[in-house]
Amino acid sequence: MNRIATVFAAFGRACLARDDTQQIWRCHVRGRELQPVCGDRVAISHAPALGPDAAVVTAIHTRRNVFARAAQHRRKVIAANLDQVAILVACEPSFSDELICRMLVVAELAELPAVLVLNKIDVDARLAQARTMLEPFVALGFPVIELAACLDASPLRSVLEGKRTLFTGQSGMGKSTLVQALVPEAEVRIREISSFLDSGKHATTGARMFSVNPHTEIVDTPGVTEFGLAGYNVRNIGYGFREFQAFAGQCRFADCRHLNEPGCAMAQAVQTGQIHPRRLALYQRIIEAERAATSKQSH
Ligand SMILES: Nc1nc2c(ncn2[C@@H]2O[C@H](COP(=O)(O)OP(=O)(O)OP(=O)(O)O)[C@@H](O)[C@H]2O)c(=O)[nH]1
Ligand SMILES: [Mg+2]
Ligand SMILES: [Zn+2]
Repeated sequence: MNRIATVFAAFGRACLARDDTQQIWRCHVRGRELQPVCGDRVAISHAPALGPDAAVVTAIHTRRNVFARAAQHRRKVIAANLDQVAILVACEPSFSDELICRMLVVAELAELPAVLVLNKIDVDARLAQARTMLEPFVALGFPVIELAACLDASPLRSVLEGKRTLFTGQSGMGKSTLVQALVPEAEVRIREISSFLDSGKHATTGARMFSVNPHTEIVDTPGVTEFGLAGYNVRNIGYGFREFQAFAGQCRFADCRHLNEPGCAMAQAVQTGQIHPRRLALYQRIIEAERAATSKQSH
């Protein structure tokens, strides 16, 4: 019998999915062309020979959006069918604003609203510095929610309500702590997921989706140290810097990459205070790094 279900954990050729009656299915994926991810709607077919709750994924419904990054030049879809992205940073360990920009590029191009979460505000010796790092993003209008996940996650609740939110960020920022705070039974769920997906090993990599309440979901993801943008060209990446759009087409050269070209409208906008210097610097760093990565690959 065929059913439709939503994937809440995926690993290799296996995934866990919940159907609309809330039944959980241990799914096997046949064939290389199907690669379900968290948030996918999948057609599954019961496979009683493999177990009472076993099924085979037969199709993935068209995704309304994806959040993806490049790792070793392979596009890695992290999750699908999202409503927004929460980028976690923390007062400690220190975080990279370049990574924030890279994640914002992906969110922007996927048309996903992004919110920044500054965690560990209980570490007050580092709070001022973290806030300073976030100033360019605040100026762009991105909401910044400050909290201490280990004390009180409630400042984020209204932002999450009624939506499916992906948590992303570097390792150690507190994504999983935040999930635990919002979903008390998360630990039990994680054990169930691990026991099926990697036969008990605790190190399952990959996203996992949890319900905060029947219409609110959060997706925890493993921390990233790099967030490649392979597959996005210079124009795409520029588009991911939303404040650049007001000056698009105003550079002297039509193909200006806003690196060092004379008559660059972005550089002028920095001079007049309309673009934050740090944002242009990070944009340039990302363009150079992606170009270096691409040329290394083609040699
Ligand atoms: N002081 C303080 N520590 C926190 C807070 N939230 C989380 N931590 C600690 O930060 C460390 C990392 O938290 P995790 O939740 O594992 O971080 P993560 O983002 O899930 O990390 P990865 O899974 O590696 O990506 C843990 O030791 C937490 O106890 C907080 O609000 N304040
Ligand atoms: Mg974690
Ligand atoms: Zn330019």
